[in-house]
Amino acid sequence: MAETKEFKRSPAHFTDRITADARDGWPAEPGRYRLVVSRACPWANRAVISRRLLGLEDAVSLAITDPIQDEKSWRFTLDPGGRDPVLGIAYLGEAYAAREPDYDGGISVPAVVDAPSGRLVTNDFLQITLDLATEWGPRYRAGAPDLYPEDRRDEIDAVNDAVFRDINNGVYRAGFAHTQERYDDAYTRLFARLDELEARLSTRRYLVGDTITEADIRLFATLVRFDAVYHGHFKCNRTKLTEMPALWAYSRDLFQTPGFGDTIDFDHIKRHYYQVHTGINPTAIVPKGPDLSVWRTPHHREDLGGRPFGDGTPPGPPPEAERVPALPGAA
Ligand SMILES: N[C@@H](CCC(=O)N[C@@H](CS)C(=O)NCC(=O)O)C(=O)O
Repeated sequence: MAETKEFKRSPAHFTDRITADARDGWPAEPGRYRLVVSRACPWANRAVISRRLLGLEDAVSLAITDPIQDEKSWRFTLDPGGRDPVLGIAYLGEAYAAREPDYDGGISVPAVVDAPSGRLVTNDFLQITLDLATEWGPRYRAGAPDLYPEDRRDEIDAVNDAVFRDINNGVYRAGFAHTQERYDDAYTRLFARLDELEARLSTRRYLVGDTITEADIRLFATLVRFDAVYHGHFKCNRTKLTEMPALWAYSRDLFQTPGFGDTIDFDHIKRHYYQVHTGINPTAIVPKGPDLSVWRTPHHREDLGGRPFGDGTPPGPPPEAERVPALPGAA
């Protein structure tokens, strides 16, 4: 019965990996792959941040979809002629069809497409960032951080599991719940986990160790959308992000770190959620608030120490073609 259906995130169908040893037939070869994202999507946002932090912009090119899907899903209407200039396609679904003509499942971002053949390689959002972080050795920029350090992987994986269940996916479980009970459960677990992280982050700058890791990227992608979307649209409204002091300062710290805030397009984020999910927002009206200029206010997280990039350095500015609009009120 539709009324009682639990929100279920479908597993990625295409799980080939792009690796240094080409174990699945896809070598980590620069200039070959196109990372297709929506700036709205938190799962895609992770990959965009990782690519920036690691300096893989030249190695893996970026395609940005219209934040509003139509009945044929993600489309390249932001590009001249409505086609991705590298792949020559109007819809991401064409790359899925090139890979598997009979595929009739969902078309999701992030997706990595093999540009020469036009075939989708993977839409496995959990693996895409891990492989970006570990399989592109010679292609990382000088000063790139180790986002998935070997000696911290167990801890990162454990944090990521809890954050995925209760926060990254938890906000969707709350927002798309069809029963009061399921909403209540998602809401309770979400805020219990946020309270736990609020305590954890009040004495340490980052989630694991004293540097930025994969765990921070995953949490940030949800927190940055919290007040603009999840608080109202998904009814995650016990507390705003701005009312959780450590989490709010942590989020601002990351936002102001090169590679994070410069991937965020709040206009794409808001229009996507409020206009696409007409089941929960039938008028498709996009709220004017909240005030986004607060993202630029000082965070004072340096006082906790930490070495954002470990022995490395921050990335330079994004390529011109990938710049996001400045926050409202920015000079
Ligand atoms: N591939 C995963 C995660 C990525 C994901 O959910 N992306 C969203 C955008 S935030 C999407 O593309 N949804 C469209 C769809 O799955 O049809 C999934 O299908 O659940």
